[in-house]
Amino acid sequence: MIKKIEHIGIAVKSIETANDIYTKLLGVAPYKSEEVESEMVVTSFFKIGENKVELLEAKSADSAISKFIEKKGEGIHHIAFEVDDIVAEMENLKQQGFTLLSDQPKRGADNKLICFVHPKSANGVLVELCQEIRP
Ligand code: CMX
Repeated sequence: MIKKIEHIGIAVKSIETANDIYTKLLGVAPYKSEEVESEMVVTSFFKIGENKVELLEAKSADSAISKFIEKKGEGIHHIAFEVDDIVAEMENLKQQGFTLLSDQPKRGADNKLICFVHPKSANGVLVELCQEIRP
């Protein structure tokens, strides 16, 4: 079951420049910066109330973020929804005909297991499912 919007991901050319802009905009500094090698990105996270904003800068021309910025420019890249049981939710969405971008959950930023749903199955929006990794 989907619980809430966990974060909104924004593709940026320079995380340093974007961190300054979003710190001014939101009135709060990022609480975390993290490189996700498997996704070839560096991220920073801002917390605003219950929700988060993730800034993403590509670390390689092969990263999904590089391709996105090349094609569409900087901007909202994905919406992430929090789930309790990512494997069950992946199975549920698969059964309903959604195209998942991986067969298994992957390790993402900010202590999460993640899986993406192809934007072509969700009206042009890249959707991320994420589940907190429990100790
Ligand atoms: N939002 C909406 N549409 C998107 C999109 C996005 N973020 N990224 C690509 N698209 C669109 C493309 O514009 C294209 O549309 P058209 O066919 O109308 O031109 C369509 O999706 C398919 O594009 P594609 O050329 O087949 O595939 P891409 O190489 O652009 O890859 C995608 C698209 C979603 C499969 C790829 O970006 C992906 O696998 N994403 C998941 C991983 C990811 O995004 N990682 C970075 C974030 C990691 C993190 O949060 O930590």
